Amino acid sequence: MEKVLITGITGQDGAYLAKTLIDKGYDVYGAVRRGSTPKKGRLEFLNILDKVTYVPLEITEYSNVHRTIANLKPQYIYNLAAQSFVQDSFIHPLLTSAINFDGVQNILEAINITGLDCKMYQASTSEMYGDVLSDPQDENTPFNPLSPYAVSKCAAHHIVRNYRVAYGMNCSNGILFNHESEMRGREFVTRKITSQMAELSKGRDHPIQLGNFNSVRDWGYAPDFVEAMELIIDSNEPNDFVVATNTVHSVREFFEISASIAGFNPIFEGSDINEKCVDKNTGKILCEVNKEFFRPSDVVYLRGDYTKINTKLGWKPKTSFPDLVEAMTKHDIDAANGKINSYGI
Ligand code: NAP
Ligand code: G4F
Repeated sequence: MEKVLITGITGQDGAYLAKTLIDKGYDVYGAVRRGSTPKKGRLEFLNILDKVTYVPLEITEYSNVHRTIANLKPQYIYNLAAQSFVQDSFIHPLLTSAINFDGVQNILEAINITGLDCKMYQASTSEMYGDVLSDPQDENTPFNPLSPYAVSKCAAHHIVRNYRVAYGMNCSNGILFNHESEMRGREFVTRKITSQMAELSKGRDHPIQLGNFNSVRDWGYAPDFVEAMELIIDSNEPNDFVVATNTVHSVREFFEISASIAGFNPIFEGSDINEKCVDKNTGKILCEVNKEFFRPSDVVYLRGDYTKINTKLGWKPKTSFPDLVEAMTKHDIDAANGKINSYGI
């Protein structure tokens, strides 16, 4: 059985990827850093809690990374560990860099020093395009980052390419555009909307507080996107690939569809900081703009061109935007009504 090490296995992508690889017969090792509260809820939700072998790993600690890789000798390493919340990177820029850049270099160095023959996948991101310099964005679009998170990921992206060129290492970057799911963290705007929409549908009075309604993203479905990770790491030669849907929608559109699925009749009123969304049937305020959720600098538009991965590796997205919003909203409503268990509820 081939050994796979997944860092960030407790996160959204790590859990879905682990499930995919376990189903395909891989021997999956999950790197977990200790915490004072349980953090394997997603693995439990996917019924794979006992199918993973756990190894303790703090990615910023070189000796820990080195020993883990040297002892385990995996054939594949997926590095999904990150401080992944862009807004937090403005509060913790140095920590973000330590995890998202130094951590990647720790893995590359450990592979290089031990001489391990393994393939590595790095979780790069569309945030690197920042204030976009062309549209849609593909593998040749220059990066123009707008946050400490994006800067750290740009550095990681380049160091992965450098180890490939300098040492002939088999390491690839997947430049993934936003991908969401029923297991998305609730701080990200999509799940923030669907989880709180479920509360509104159960009678909560307090409107959802959001930042920029106009922000536009290319949103895909996480289970589709982890399939691309596997294709990338398995490709004949290491390379970099954009993974996206090439469709765009605003936060406002996401909210509108989610509210309709929850049984509201949403209309937006006012403008800028005074904009809000009201249920036309009852007059209930569903959401309003709150400056607290604006970022010092924000990426307001992303749209990915996935031609390269489609042509070379045959990947394409399967889930449409309306289906994504519906799945997430219905999941959270069902969970709020006690019909299903949900990760984190
Ligand atoms: P996520 O849910 O936030 O998961 C992040 C994972 O990283 C968690 O398992 C976390 O462990 C782990 N981690 C954080 N700091 C660590 C450290 N110092 N040492 C070891 N592990 C650490 O993120 P995600 O959405 O699954 O994203 C996975 C990766 O893809 C990330 O690198 C992210 O930046 C990147 N990405 C995501 C998207 C997206 O739309 N989801 C798009 C492009 C790129 P704990 O449970 O201990 O916190
Ligand atoms: O959901 P978000 O927090 O995701 P963001 O910043 O795009 O980052 C996610 O996707 C990246 C890929 O491009 C990943 F690399 C990264 O790890 C993460 O998974 O915010 C999306 C947009 C932003 O423009 C934000 O300003 O929604 C806007 N927004 C408006 N109101 C909000 C809110 N974002 C959050 N989190 N909360 C709000 O209330």
